[in-house]
Amino acid sequence: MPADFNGTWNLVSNDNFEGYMVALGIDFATRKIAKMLKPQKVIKQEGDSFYIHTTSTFRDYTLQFKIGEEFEEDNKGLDNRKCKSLVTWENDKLVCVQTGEKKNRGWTHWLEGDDLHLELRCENQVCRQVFRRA
Ligand code: YOG
Repeated sequence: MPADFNGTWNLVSNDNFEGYMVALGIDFATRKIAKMLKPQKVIKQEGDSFYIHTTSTFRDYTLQFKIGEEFEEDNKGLDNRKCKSLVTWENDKLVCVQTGEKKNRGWTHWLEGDDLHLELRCENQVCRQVFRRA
């Protein structure tokens, strides 16, 4: 049985989001707004199919994928760079590799107790986010 990420999750901590956004080339004004946000994630997981909706008062982002199937990701409203993304299980961690212009881009989700963790990577920057069940 893989980990169960189903649910609604609220951001409670966000370490080095600034460094991650700089690595993605997000402009100063957008970063100032983005770092104030407390995004919520709604995750729907059914077998190998995932739907992850990240919402905020500023912008929303929706991602749908199947484990082990590479897909084109447009990052619309984020850095708007297209990449090829592949999500796989590594034990109970959900690992996404985002291949494109930016080196070492990707993210990892895992559960710790009742918290949802997300590590966001781009180039030499790592952002660590923690979400709690809403
Ligand atoms: O999550 O890809 O759960 O997609 C990363 C923001 C901020 C917009 C958020 C909007 C990167 C301005 C998505 C924040 C910074 C700043 C709420 C992270 C880019 C632009 C949408 C992500 C995965 C894993 C699913």
